[in-house]
Amino acid sequence: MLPSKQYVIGATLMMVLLIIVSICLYNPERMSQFKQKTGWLQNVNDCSQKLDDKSTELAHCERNLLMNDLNGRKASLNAVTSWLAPIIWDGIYNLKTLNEQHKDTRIGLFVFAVKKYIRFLGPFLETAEHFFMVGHNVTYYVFTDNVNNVVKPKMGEGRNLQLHEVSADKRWQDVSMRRMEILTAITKERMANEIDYLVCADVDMVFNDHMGVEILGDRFATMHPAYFLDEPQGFSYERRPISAAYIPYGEGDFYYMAALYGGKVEEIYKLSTACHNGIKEDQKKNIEAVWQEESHLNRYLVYNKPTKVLSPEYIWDTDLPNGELIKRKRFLAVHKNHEEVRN
Ligand code: 5GW
Ligand code: MN
Repeated sequence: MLPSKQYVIGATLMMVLLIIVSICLYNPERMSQFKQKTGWLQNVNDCSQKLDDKSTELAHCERNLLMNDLNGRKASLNAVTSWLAPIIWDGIYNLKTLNEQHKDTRIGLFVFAVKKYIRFLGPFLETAEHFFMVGHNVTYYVFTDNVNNVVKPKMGEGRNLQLHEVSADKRWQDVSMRRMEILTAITKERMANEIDYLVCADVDMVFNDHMGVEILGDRFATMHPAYFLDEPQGFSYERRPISAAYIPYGEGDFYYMAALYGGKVEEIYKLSTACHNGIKEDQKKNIEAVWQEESHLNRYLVYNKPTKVLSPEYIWDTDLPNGELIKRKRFLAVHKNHEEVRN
């Protein structure tokens, strides 16, 4: 039996309607990039959820597809951790809404620059003026052994610089570990009254793209860009049980880099106290964790999980592979001659 005339007309109308809706839904330019990457629409069922914000959907789809290319799901490329903390990637947040929520938030940026590392401070602060928390209330807390040698950048409204003198340790291992000691003191005494959130950063870095209030949370840390596609058993955690930074195999989620982390002032006080105590315990035993303070930071974050995790967009190094996965390179390592700056 042939289908009835009404049925044919109805089906044709439905098809025309579907075609028009599809054309409207997809921005043709991004769609064609999408098709090129996917070799058509494999995996489309995972991705076709109609979200309000198309770019969010596309960013999510692209990451999913990249994950397939990488032979398996990578926890690091998701937008949420297994304990339901957001992983911050470009496209998952609405900055306008977040800026509104944080319009009265006071933010500190803690940075340590002693000995030869003082040379990194100028570019660090200058680029921070362009990209770090623009439009918000920012205080830089700079610790240096040469206050008189610091060139102050031209600073925007609502932004100020505090210079603090600190003595320089002779051994480089002590320099990097000293940061935890100072953090403990300053989060307890001064910062509690001055700021709401603190961001701690290495100085041998430059801001290269937007870094704003989307990173803020009670406790946040950044995936190390060299390990974000590795399995936890390959992470360079401290594996000797004798160290206070010990993390057994089978534990741990990400390998975090000590070049960018932060949180509420009282949370950073707890974090730095725990790390500093761990460092002191190890010193009593005459041992030192494999990556010094970074090992202790990782140990703390295994058992006190971050409430937000920053993707490698927030620490990148242009020498690393897989840069095509990282759309925005917001905070870049400055290439340095290790021998020269450490002597
Ligand atoms: C010096 C020699 C070896 C290791 C660290 C230092 C050092 C570190 C220093 O002489 N002065 C100094 O201010 N630092 C601070 O510690 C900087 O803020 C620096 O960014 C941070 C961490 O040390 P980095 O950057 O050498 O560590 P990686 O892991 O980025 O190479
Ligand atoms: Mn560094």
